Amino acid sequence: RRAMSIRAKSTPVPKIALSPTHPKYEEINKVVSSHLLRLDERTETGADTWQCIAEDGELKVYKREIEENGMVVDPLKAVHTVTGITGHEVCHYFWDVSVRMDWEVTLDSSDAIEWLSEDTFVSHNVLKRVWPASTRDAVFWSHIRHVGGESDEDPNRWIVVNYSCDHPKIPVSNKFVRITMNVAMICQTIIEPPADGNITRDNIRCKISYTADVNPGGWAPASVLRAVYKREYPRFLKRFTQYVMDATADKDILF
Ligand code: 18C
Repeated sequence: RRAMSIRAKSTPVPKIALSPTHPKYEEINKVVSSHLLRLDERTETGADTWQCIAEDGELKVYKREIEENGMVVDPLKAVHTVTGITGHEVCHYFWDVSVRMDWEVTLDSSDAIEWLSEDTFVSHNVLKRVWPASTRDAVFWSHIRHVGGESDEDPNRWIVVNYSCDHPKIPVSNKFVRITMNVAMICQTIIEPPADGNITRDNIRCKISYTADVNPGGWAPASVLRAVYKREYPRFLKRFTQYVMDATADKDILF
């Protein structure tokens, strides 16, 4: 308790539902902070060491080619700007496991196996099988958080992180090859208020940053994997943001 109160004075305590006594509290805060730090350090164009693999209007997808023990683990990042939706909305739909299968086309199933708190749960996800490779699965926690916006200079952001973990309910078995991942969706809403002050969906834009570090868990042919990533990540970002636009079009704006 004492340690907590001392720390609270120097660094702001994150507004999260997960209790500081929860065994995953430290890990979740560490992973979330490192994503926010990475975003702040990043150059807008990513021109340095990142290679652009797809560009379509505001959408840009970059990768870095990295292999570990012959396995492709290319870090991937994408930026996109979409009109008519907020960062809160984008993050909400990305995080909400009850709608995941409405927009996910690479999964066969997705089930919440434990809720850690209102903003954090662990899910088991089975990927669609890609012939002739064995079926993959993934177990990860998903955490949603509102960050900043305390002052005008402080960007108002929402973040969702999907981060692999072990779970006693779903141990690694020989049924699936387990993939591991560290995925983040970070969003910032830009509002251009009209003269009459009445903000509609035409006046809002969402700046999205998506990063994915995925380890396929077992060998997969590098060239095939890279070709599939190049096609699938842009497709996912377009399909998912369209899904959010459709889902929110007739709803009040969730700021
Ligand atoms: O972030 C996304 N979704 C989230 C919520 O569901 C979650 C991500 C989950 C799964 C991400 C899977 C990423 C690829 C896995 C590679 C598996 C390798 C399989 C190897 C088989 C040989 O955070 C959106 C994720 C969007 C993912 C787009 C890429 C999808 C690639 C699909 C795999 C295709 C492999 C083809 C290789 C063929 C080799 C024979």
